Amino acid sequence: MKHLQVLFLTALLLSGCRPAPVGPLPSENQLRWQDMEMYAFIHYSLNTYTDQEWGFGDEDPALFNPSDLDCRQWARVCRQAGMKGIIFTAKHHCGFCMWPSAYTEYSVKNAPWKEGKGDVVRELAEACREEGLKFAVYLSPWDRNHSEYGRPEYVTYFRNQLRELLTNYGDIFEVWFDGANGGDGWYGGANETRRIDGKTYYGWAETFQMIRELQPKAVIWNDGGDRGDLRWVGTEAGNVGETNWSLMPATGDTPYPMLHYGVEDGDVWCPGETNTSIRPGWFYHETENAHVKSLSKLMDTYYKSVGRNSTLLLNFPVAPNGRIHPTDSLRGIAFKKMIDEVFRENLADKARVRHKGASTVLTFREPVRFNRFLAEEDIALGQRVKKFTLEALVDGEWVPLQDELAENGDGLTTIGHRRIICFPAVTASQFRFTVTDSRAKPVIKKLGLYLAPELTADIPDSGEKKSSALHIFFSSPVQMLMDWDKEQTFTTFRYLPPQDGSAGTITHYTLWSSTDWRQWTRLASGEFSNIVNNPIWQTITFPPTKVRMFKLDADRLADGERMGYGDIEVY
Ligand code: FUL
Repeated sequence: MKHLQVLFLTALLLSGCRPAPVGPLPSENQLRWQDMEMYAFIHYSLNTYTDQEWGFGDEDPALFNPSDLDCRQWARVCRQAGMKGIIFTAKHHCGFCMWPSAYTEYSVKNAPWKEGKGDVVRELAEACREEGLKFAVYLSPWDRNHSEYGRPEYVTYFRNQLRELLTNYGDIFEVWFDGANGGDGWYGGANETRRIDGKTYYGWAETFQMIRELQPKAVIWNDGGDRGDLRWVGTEAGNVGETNWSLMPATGDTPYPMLHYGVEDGDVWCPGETNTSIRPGWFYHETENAHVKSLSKLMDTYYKSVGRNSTLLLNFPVAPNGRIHPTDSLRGIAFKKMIDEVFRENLADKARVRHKGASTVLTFREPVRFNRFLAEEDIALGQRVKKFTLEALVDGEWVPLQDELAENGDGLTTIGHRRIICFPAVTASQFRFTVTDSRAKPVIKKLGLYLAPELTADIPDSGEKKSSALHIFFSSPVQMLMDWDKEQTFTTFRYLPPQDGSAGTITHYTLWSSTDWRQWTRLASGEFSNIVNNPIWQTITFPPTKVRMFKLDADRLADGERMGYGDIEVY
């Protein structure tokens, strides 16, 4: 790679001196943060013991008594999974503090774990330091436990907590806030709904100033309103737009397209951070043990985050025993190994490089096979490239290449910190990269071509967040009930038969829906054809229907007397 880099810089120097920066530009903090590329989220709190994603705020601290809490294991797993740091849920929406805050009784100091003398934030901060990882905190602004939530007193409380976290635990690389607010909560026993105006209530400007004073090297997360140093990308599915500008307007609302794609003529540097979980949920649920994301899903996430000018914040939930589950650890480590394998050898290093106008042409002594393209701009000088083309000379003919993961067009838009383009493998004697449109003269500091091993295309069914909130139980051996917790409009029900033999496999079904447990509407009935020989996902669609509960009757089973299932999805 060095070889190519030198060539590029030489070309730049020959074509004039070092180009002048084109603003907006990243700060030193933003550059350092972007270079981290991947870091972990850890979700762990009382929710881990109540099987919830959002605690209500009245959960008993006595539930927090892990048998084997081991922050060193978390840090080791994260390091081996290629993560450069950890962001920890010091306080999630339930309000329970994972450190002994002086400002509340609702914390580890009133839990049986270590007889109330424990401090998970401290243990993790130390473990990170030992493993050479950076450390950061998630502090939920929404607090369903606090009696003053919604009033000015709570904002003071929130800032006091933030001050504790930013002064007592060493260097913090990022402060993560979270924009969620579901309204209802325990709120000190009031048990009511409290709505706040997320833009004005928390007084972010003052809070940001405090962060700058206490942790001048930290970057601040934001999902809109007052700009922080980086932005949420508008989804938790694990992808940012293929067009991804690190620029945003300095003020005003940030609707989804802005968060997802950035803004080409934005006036502040505000790069995207893609956050997603290695499982469907953020917290650990035993029922999701079989749904840890597959290697190909994780690689897809990598290409659609780090490979799209974003960082990747990958969540590892901690299990009730206080450790990351072995399936998640192994998958995380396999993920890092696969990234190393894909980018092991830069085939561009074997090529003769020529610059011709806006094109860079690589010529190989012998045809080489590749399916990944990588480019990096020198973002310290600004983000410039708007559009480019890729072509391979195959059997004497120039073949255009496109991004096979793109959701819009050919996907050959914007580069930024790093852009990776995936396409079906070609064997080519030459390769041509042409910048066809840019905000200013492009400054490309790295180019690469790689041959990635083929992975099974198992992306659609591997751990995407769909029906993780579904509670499933049986009212008879041949009737299954599924409660979604709240009413929602659905059009699709999917059934995965048991994957370990045909016993319990449903061949004929009737599907019902209800919003109150009493009145049931028949949505569909029919046959799952060829399900025994080919036990794959079966999809039932119906007109948009408001549903709170589904009921599935097994009218006929392939084998056995009790219905079974591998998985259920609804959307
Ligand atoms: C969301 C929260 O509501 C989830 O519980 C989780 O913490 C995720 C990272 O952010 O908005």
